[in-house]
Amino acid sequence: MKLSAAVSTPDAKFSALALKGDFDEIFALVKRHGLHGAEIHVRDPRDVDAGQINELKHRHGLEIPAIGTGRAFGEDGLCFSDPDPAVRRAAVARIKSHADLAHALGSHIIIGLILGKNPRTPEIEKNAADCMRECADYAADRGVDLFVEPINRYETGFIITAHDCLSFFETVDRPNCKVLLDTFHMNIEEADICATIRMAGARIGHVHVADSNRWHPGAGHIDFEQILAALHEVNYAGFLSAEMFPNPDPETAIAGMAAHLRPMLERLR
Ligand code: LER
Ligand code: MN
Repeated sequence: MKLSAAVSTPDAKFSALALKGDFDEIFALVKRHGLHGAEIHVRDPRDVDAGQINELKHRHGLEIPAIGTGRAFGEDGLCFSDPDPAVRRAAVARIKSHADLAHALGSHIIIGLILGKNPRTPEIEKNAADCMRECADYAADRGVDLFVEPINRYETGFIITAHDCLSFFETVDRPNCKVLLDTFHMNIEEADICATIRMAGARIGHVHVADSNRWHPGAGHIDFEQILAALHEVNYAGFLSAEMFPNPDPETAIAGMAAHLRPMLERLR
């Protein structure tokens, strides 16, 4: 398992991004703390220069394990479960452009808030599954996976637990759909975090880490030693990507996360 942090441009409204600003400076800071990757949250791929991000990625020796797409919902209202077909079509078009960006950066895309806050009725599920299939097929042709994220009940209404996500996958039926587990949401919604990890097993594509208070791992009461052991047990070899508040300040959050998790990863070797 490798460490990463979720980052974005300064205008991002989502608050659980430890680093917002100039990607050259952010990538340098991430590298200085020994992380292997930077997950980038992009509102609209037209806002960013893929060639420049690729150049920064290579120059700083980092991977971009995933591209967050929630800003398209939070800031533009695009959503796979919207009753209005025009909104769903715009959401699919936006996610396809995220898939193009992911292809250019050797990355994958996160499907979280873009699923919307609507409750899971059969009609809503069908609309969302149709959008998912179209995006999954487009992404598969570009070697890109969709990391679908269960998000706690206060932020979403659609997929709240890993079980909800796996049952949605049965409807969507596309192999490049993987589960994204976020420890902050799991601490609210899952009865047993480690049992959920074992249940999701090989379907886990990406992991977000934050502590119970959404500060850096080590600042709350989540038992990361147990969680990392369970991920190791199911042979998860992807990223632990910190999606956390910049508290008490961005650099201390990154340093705190690395200081808490790195010794645990070493003990698993
Ligand atoms: C996105 O990865 C996430 O975890 C959500 O809390 C976004 O609101
Ligand atoms: Mn998350």
